[in-house]
Amino acid sequence: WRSLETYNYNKYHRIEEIYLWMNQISEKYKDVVTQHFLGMTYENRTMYYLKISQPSNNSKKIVWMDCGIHAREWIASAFCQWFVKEILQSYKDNSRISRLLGNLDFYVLPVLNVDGYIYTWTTDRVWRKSRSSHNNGTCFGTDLNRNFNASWCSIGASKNCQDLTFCGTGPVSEPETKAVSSFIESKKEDILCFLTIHSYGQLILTPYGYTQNKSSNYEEMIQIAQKAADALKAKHGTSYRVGSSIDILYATSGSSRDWAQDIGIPFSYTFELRDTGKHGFVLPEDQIEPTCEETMEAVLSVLDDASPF
Ligand code: ING
Ligand code: ZN
Repeated sequence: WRSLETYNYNKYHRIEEIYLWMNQISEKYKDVVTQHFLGMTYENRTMYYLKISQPSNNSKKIVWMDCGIHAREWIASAFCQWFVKEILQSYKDNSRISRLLGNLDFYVLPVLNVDGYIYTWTTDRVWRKSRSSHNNGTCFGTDLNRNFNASWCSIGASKNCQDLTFCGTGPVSEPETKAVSSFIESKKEDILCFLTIHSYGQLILTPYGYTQNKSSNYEEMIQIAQKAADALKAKHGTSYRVGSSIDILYATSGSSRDWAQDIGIPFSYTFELRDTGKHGFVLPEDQIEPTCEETMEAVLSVLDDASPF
């Protein structure tokens, strides 16, 4: 492909293609999309996010969405791209999306774990972690979703760098989590909704993973998530379960979602996209479209319901 018009959203893309896509989409829609530097990865690559914002005078709340914190969850990064495309193609004609964009700015990070993502293309398709080096280069990778400063490494995470859930050498020890944390911290007063996209399992998860305690708006968050799951199911019949991480998945500490909730972001959710294990992380490309279509319904439903306007 050369131009945006022929970019295939029904395929998984290498990082070079995704970065070219980011350039082109921010060029084509320059009055609403801008590409920004977020930070550098362990292997010294650049992390970029897209800001989708309609020029206006009223102050807007922010929706954050990150995808691909886990390298092998390719469908997540495909969804971030789909989401951006959908917003841009429809905000002028679709009253629902134009209302959202009139009141919200979207910050989208399509690939958080850039080093790991590249490694899944070159070397090991099911790599999960980052690529930081530990113990004199004898083991590699931190689970970036165990590295945030939320009851760091207290439960459901490992201090052994060989493990899949290695929490790193300290809270926010990794450049990728530092970049996300400091950005979110700097904008936290304005962030309404923090969405972090994973696969697989077909779940919408609320905080917390590290405690049975519930956030003060837990009941409302569950209602919103359940309505989103209903909207998702109405599209292609896919069933999702809804609940707090520790209740319906497993115990985890140091996740970005729990940290975002802890610093006061009102609506912080994890999405676990298709499937429930048949293909697992290696979701076939012919499921990208239906997965993204149904997830779009769920995300829009959450935004409609979480927004105060
Ligand atoms: N699952 C997530 C994990 O990091 C999760 C589940 C997400 C737990 C967010 C806590 C917070 O283990 C996958 N498949 O990565
Ligand atoms: Zn994940």
